[in-house]
Amino acid sequence: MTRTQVGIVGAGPAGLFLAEFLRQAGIDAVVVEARDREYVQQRVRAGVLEQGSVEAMEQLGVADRLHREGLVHEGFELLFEGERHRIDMQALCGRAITVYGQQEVVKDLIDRRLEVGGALHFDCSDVALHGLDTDTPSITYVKEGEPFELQCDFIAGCDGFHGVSRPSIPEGVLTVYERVYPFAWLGILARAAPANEELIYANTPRGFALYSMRNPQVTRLYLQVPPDEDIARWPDERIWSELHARLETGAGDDFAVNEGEIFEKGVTPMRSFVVEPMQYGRLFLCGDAAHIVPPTGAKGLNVAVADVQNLSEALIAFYARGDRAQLDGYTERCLRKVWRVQHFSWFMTSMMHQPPGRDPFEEKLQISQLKYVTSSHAAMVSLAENYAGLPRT
Ligand code: RFL
Ligand code: PHB
Repeated sequence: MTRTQVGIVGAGPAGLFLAEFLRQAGIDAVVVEARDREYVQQRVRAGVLEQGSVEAMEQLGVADRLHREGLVHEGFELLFEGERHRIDMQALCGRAITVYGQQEVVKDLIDRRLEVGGALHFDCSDVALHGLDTDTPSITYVKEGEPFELQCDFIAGCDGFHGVSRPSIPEGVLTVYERVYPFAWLGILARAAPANEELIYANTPRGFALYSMRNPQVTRLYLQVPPDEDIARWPDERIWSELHARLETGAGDDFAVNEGEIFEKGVTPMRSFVVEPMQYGRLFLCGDAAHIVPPTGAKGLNVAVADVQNLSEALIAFYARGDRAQLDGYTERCLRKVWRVQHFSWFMTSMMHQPPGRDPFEEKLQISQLKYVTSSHAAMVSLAENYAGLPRT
């Protein structure tokens, strides 16, 4: 049996950020991860970091590569009715975002953790949580065929939407708020130079498309597809032809999608989900374990970082002064940003996609909304500050 102050389940962004915040405050933690290191580092997901997330990397001293390789974007574009409209975030709200792949963030944090000799166990199976409503919670798991037990003061459930932490809370404690959308995103990475400097979110009669990137050689592109779409129905040629059709508007605009070898392809379902409270006894849920958003607002990773900042501050107050108030108030503190981000992600999703069986009334509303957020100064400021990221408390 091993002992630690904080047992962290999951080595995604939430678990890794938390481990480093705690270590720098002199609090001991052990991270238990189900998958192997290679898998965790290769998992392609988010790409947009709010300034608050960049500052978290800076505070931890792991932002060197991010500053070298990350792309700072001061604006983004909305395309509808064949025209592109730029939202100048920097001018509207004084903030920018940084395009830097989530797996790069994860690599930087894993490198740091291993460099400083912090406990991080990959490939753990049969992970289970015990005694959550006692003062001596524990985590059991199996690694290389051997059983382990980790006794903790607290457990942080950072194991994503499909993890074990949330289901370990007894029935009846959590209230679930949820919405499932009638579409999904087909996402690709292609070896092609980005043809635009900033992201383009497109609402088209053929469905939503998103033009994004990872670096000057790699483009990240998404297409709205039916939910549970079979990826076999999307050979490369069909993907390119659909991207050209949705993103190239002709009429006075020479923007053209650059093609290249597609080296990653996946379908992501779209869901909004929150549980309240985000804690039970000595278990605290962080990131996707407690809430998920559809990716249209680029918020999931950023709100996960905000959660663990709140939790680490609460744990620091507890260990420094025996002050439990922040731990007790963890859920309430997190939910302010969680619900702002939920609303914004739902709003962007509703404004940008074509629901099946297009309702002409809804379509008129969408276009009116798009015209409003690209012409009214007040509406543009609101869009810009939500996209660039509002404070966590
Ligand atoms: P993660 O990243 O899912 O990490 C959870 C970790 O826990 C491990 N795990 C377990 N470990 C031990 N025992 C178990 N029983 C376990 N079960 C699972 C997993 O292997 C994993 O390593 O959750 P975390 O840390 O909360 O981070 C959340 C983010 O990953 C997520 O919100 C974002 O990726 C969402 N997201 C985006 N967020 C943004 O901020 N900006 C974006 O541009 C953005 N784009 C996206 C996205 C998510 C996408 N997909 C695929 C869902 C684009 C896409 C396509
Ligand atoms: C991405 O680059 O993967 C990305 C960008 C913006 C989003 C979602 C994903 O809203």
